[in-house]
Amino acid sequence: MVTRGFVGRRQPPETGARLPPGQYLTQDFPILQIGPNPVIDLATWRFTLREGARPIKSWSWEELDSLPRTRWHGDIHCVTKWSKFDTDWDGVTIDDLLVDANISAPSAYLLAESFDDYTTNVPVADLLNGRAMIATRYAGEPIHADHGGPARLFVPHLYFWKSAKWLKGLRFTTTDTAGYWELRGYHMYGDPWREQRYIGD
Ligand SMILES: Nc1nc2c(c(=O)[nH]1)N[C@H]1C(S)=C(S)[C@@H](COP(=O)(O)O)O[C@H]1N2
Ligand SMILES: [Mo]
Repeated sequence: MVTRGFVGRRQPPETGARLPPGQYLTQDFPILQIGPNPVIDLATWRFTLREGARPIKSWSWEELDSLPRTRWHGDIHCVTKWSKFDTDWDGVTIDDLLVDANISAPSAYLLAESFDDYTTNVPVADLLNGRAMIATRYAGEPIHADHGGPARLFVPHLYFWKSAKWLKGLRFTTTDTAGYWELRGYHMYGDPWREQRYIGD
């Protein structure tokens, strides 16, 4: 007698438990972006925190890269359905960034803004308490430009479109303001475990 549903499974059960619904495991590292890599010069690179239109603080590359660095190890999940296990990232947590700026978050939402004019919205609470960072290293090496180096937002508990590559700043907003993909039908929050891919999910 054939036990339907188990025949042809090519993954061990522990893999299935780590995969959010609808995802498959990949070993490579796909590259997804809306256009070509922006040209970035570390000598002139700046990262800026803003409250609405008002700049709060900005950092040069050397200043940002000398802030306390934290390592994160774990799995990432893309809305296009690939997941990648056991990735290692180092960077500056948003907690440490706010400490350096000597502020607490002035609002409950923000927009991550990138050098390719990509934006994405994230609730501030999702970036605090070590849940997110400005990543500057992948697998111990500077992040390759194809994966958003020199610095990308990294929010691993949300779908990977929230992890804005080539990050140039974070803008606090008073309301939850849709970013590039959120304006085009993607979910405002994007929790992979609740399969929040598109508006209405
Ligand atoms: N600046 C910027 N960040 C971006 C994107 C982009 O087009 N521009 N694409 C997003 C999407 S849809 C995904 S799935 C991930 C892909 O990251 P990766 O190319 O490192 O796998 O980057 C996200 N961050
Ligand atoms: Mo994506």
